[in-house]
Amino acid sequence: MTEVLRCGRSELPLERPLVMGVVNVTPDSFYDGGRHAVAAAAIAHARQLAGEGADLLDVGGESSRPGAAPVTVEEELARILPVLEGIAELGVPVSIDTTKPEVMRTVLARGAAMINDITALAAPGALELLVASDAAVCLMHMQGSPRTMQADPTYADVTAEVRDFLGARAATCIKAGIAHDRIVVDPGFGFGKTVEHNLTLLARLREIAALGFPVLAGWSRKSSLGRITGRPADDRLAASVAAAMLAVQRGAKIVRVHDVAATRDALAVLAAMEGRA
Ligand code: 9MG
Repeated sequence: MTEVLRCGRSELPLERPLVMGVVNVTPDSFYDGGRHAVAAAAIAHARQLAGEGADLLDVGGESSRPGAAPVTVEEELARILPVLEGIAELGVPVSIDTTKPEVMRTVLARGAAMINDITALAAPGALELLVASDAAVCLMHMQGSPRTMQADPTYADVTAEVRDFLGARAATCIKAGIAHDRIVVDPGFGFGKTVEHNLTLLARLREIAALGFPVLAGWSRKSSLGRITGRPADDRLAASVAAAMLAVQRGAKIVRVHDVAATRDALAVLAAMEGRA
């Protein structure tokens, strides 16, 4: 298993779980007060998450929620670039959540440390861009596309199918020239999965971790937690922290969360207990 994650100029040790803070730069995520106001709010939010101890910041300019409107390359870059520039001074490695090679090319040239691609570098040219860079890549599993993925997700064995997909994509990356210690895999909780699929994947996360790559788990505020608890997205902090903890206990090395401080506290309790049983 990789001991460090190499991402651009940074090397992140993996002996404790890393917390990736979510920074959405989509008008509906903050308020539609114009592009400048949205960027300013995202930068302030990123600063807060860095202050709470985020190890990585994941900046996204296009929502992947079911039914979200697609955005053009120009619009996505117009949203992301001021934020990428505005948070460089924080000294926290920045991941960019995108599926578009044109966006990847621009942000990699401007210092992005990781590409978080919910399509696992499916777009033509994406793989080659990562090979030519020194950034890390997060390869995520999704059945279908964000518009259709929750229509009727079906698997014979969800864990085996997700594991085999991620293993094959990671092997393609390595064959193309991306070093093992720049690759992260992610089962894609909520992306073309029912609540039952998500819970099965969580329970059997060690089988994904057995691929030998750091596993990223993203449960934060997701609708499965709403289905389990009956609570709206704004009221899923406790459920999100619980899911992050369960994922770490089953081998996740990175948790992608909206609530960095609470997640770090919970992980500190886990770390304090470990080794005492
Ligand atoms: C962008 N995005 C939303 N949820 C995510 C998840 O669970 N994993 C990754 N890698 N990205 C996500």
